[in-house]
Amino acid sequence: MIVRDFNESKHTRRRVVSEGWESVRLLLKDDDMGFSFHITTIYEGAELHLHYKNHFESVYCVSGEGSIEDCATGEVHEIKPGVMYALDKHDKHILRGKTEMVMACCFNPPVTGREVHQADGSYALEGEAI
Ligand code: 9YT
Repeated sequence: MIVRDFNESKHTRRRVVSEGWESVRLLLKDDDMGFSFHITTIYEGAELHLHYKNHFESVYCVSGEGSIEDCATGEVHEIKPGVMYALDKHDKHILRGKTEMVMACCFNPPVTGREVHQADGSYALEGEAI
């Protein structure tokens, strides 16, 4: 069994800070679960252009408000606590934080450690390990 405390992990290299967001990665590839699990904070006013070409991702909104735009259709979905979205087609999207948002995220295949977005909005398949 693996037990980790967000409030401890956020003071370690599990916390990754980038442009408009930060994330505490509680499960990573080397945990051998087949997915990674992150608690991500999207900063107020952030506009993130993302395209996880190499990963599937699901995201559950714990707190805050914002929106996700599907770049293929132009459709905009409201995000608020209780809403989940899953990028089952590696969907290119724009994530906007109207307020700060806290999100619980899963990635398949798992993120390895210290990945931040590449210029095309994706994560490399094998980023720098923790
Ligand atoms: C909400 C969202 O897209 N989160 C992505 C994961 C987060 N940026 C991370 O841990 O890399």
